[in-house]
Amino acid sequence: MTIKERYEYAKARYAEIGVDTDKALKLLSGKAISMHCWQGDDVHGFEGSTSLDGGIQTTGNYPGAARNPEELMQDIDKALSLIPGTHRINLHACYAIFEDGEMADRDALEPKHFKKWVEFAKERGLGIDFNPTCFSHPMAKGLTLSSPDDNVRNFWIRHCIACLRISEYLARELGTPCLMNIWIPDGLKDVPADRLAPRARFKDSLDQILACGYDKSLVDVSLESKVFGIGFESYTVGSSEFTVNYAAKNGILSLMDNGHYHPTEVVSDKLPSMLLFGDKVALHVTRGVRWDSDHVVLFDDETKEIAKEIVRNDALDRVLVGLDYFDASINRIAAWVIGMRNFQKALLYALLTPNSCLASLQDKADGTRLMMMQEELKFFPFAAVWA
Ligand code: RNT
Ligand code: ZN
Repeated sequence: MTIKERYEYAKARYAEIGVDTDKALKLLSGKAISMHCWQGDDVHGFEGSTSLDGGIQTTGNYPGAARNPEELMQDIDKALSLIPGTHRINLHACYAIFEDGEMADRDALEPKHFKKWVEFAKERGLGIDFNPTCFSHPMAKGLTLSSPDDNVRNFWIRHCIACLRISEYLARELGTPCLMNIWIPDGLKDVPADRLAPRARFKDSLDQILACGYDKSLVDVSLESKVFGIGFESYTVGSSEFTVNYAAKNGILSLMDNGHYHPTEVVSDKLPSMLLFGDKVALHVTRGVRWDSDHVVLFDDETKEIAKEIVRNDALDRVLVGLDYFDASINRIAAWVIGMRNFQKALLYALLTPNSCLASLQDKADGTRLMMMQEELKFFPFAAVWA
């Protein structure tokens, strides 16, 4: 059978349960996913740094990490050529491109340092999302936005404000809003003597950053929580309670990274609650193996559940999806491609589910039929639709 014939068979089979495969494919192709540039070079960036700190880590030494902007862009191109649809790329501030020997510290970054990225994205019809880089820097050896040292704290406040300007520039140039996600590594290895003050300082820093003002039609600001980082096992300033409350009270978005919770907590279950109380929510889709290990996203159960919550709550436009993992043990381009395609597969799987029919079985308390249907669906010709 040809791909087309297999598709026609699958289409008929899904039609029997009220699922329109053409419509599912159309919805899937309209969903852009933000591909994280940092998978291509082990989160090093272009400032000459070869070590990564902030409690995150890449492991492995597979050859071929991108060493400069040209190589990273070539690798992104190769990856995108193997991923269906038109997507977005997610940049960190440490990926600024300096020309003619110029350098600027993080608090002095300007839109012009991202001009090359804008040209790259324009030629390919991509959007860009952005992130302040509050790690892998001499000023980030202890706390950053929560530091008791005003000199340090103000440096990172200036950095985040500079990033707001860059995000506005990216959005304006590319004609698509930019998500600017703030994540800080701040935390403590051992039992704190004061859990409140660092959080109060973080809160004040965020207030100062947002008080600078930014064009909300161009930039969505989000705040990412974390449970712990390597070397910060006892205390995390930007915990889930901190970030969710701050975001809700200040009209910014929460960003949930599914590696950032205790191992039995799942983001799929958190999503509907976030959608009930917020207009939009942002995600970092990753795969934690026993801890926030940032393994490549697979077509696994939790990835499928996350996608189901997006699709069946009619939230394809309200959930901003980005990937966030860094694996240096396999071909890095393949790591991008496998993860991006897997999240797309998960979305398609959700789009091919007779969601309202299953929900009505739940409402009728017909758990038997619901279980039977959910299991039967696993053997529907999903692969033929994907192909
Ligand atoms: C770290 C966070 C954060 C980073 C990237 C590089 O635990 O997940 O999102 O991975 O910003
Ligand atoms: Zn993340």
